[in-house]
Amino acid sequence: MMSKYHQLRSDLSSDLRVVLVGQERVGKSSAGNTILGKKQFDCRFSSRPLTLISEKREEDVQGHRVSVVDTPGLFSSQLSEEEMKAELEKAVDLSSPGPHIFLLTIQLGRFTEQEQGDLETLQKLLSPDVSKHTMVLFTYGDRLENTNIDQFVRDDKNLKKLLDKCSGKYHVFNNREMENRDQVKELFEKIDSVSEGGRLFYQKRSSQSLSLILRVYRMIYQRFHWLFNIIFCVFRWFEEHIE
Ligand SMILES: Nc1nc2c(ncn2[C@@H]2O[C@H](COP(=O)(O)OP(=O)(O)OP(=O)(O)O)[C@@H](O)[C@H]2O)c(=O)[nH]1
Ligand SMILES: [Mg+2]
Repeated sequence: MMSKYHQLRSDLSSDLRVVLVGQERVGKSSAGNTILGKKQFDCRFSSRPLTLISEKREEDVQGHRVSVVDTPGLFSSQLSEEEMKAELEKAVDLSSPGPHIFLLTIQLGRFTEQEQGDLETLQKLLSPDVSKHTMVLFTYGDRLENTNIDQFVRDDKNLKKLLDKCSGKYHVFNNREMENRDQVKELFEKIDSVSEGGRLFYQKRSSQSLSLILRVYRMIYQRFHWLFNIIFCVFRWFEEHIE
């Protein structure tokens, strides 16, 4: 049975909410496992895509309650565009009140035209606003050997273009070394900087409009609360004196 503590923890939203997106077979599920420090998502060696629905797993990692949502591959060979859109929307719902970061997962050394369209696809299926909450996560860090990742990025103008269109941050994971927790610590630091210490996160359009209406209402109320009070008093007076 779930203890009261665990029940309470699962009722609260996680401190750090991550959604993994990217092409099929690029190492999204493996990266999810590396973040959580446990084999929570299926990442077997296979010739066909394994993740076909969005799924969430949560763990306590380095003092944070972290939720990771794994998604099917963009440009899926198995799902239609509508089905993919539904899975991405589900991923956002699973990360309620909204993900701090979308990790656009790219296999190091594979950056074809298809990968270059990942961010646009994500924006088309969710909203243009996702870009500022997106950072690039390179997998297959073991391929780097002695190459410097910053130099690698600088040398690829298409990669630089992609980074200019999102948060500009990137990170490398070697998923073969799940026990290397420094790579996770560094990722958290970068997410912290993009999300301004967890303050900023992606919100669905409807929630964005609602929070805008509330902000405008609060602003009007703060400026004109004396007027609201007078109107309220006048109504009270009429109520009490006129039958
Ligand atoms: N060498 C190496 N292999 C990796 C790395 N990350 C993932 N892999 C391998 O790449 C293959 C695909 O990994 P997954 O994590 O299943 O990729 P995915 O994007 O979730 O794939 P689908 O869900 O099937 O679309 C697996 O065989 C992994 O072991 C890495 O950093 N280095
Ligand atoms: Mg997967």
